[in-house]
Amino acid sequence: MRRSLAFLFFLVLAGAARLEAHAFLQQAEPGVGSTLQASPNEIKIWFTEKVEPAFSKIQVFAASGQEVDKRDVHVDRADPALLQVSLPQLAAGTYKVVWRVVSVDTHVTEGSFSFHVR
Ligand SMILES: [Cu+2]
Repeated sequence: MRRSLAFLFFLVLAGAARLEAHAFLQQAEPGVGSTLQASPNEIKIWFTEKVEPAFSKIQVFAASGQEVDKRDVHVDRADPALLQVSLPQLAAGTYKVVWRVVSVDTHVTEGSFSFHVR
């Protein structure tokens, strides 16, 4: 048991070192887990690396599972590490943001977070 834990720890360390150049979420707007008083116009995610526009996406889902974003994902013209997607007027509720990006070093990363509209 102790040995396998040590091995797991090693794997995590090795993974962290190798993942250094990947594009991870650095900051998001709306913030991860945030509660908003009004519907946001868009989702913006700043990554730790530049992302490849053709292979990177953000999707936003309502609690029902329905995709609610406007499917117009694009990289910001001035900042190649900023990916965004527009939103219609959202009803009150919890929404899940799912992102999957390919950084310029061709590595794929993905993740998700939620935000709430009051
Ligand atoms: Cu990488």
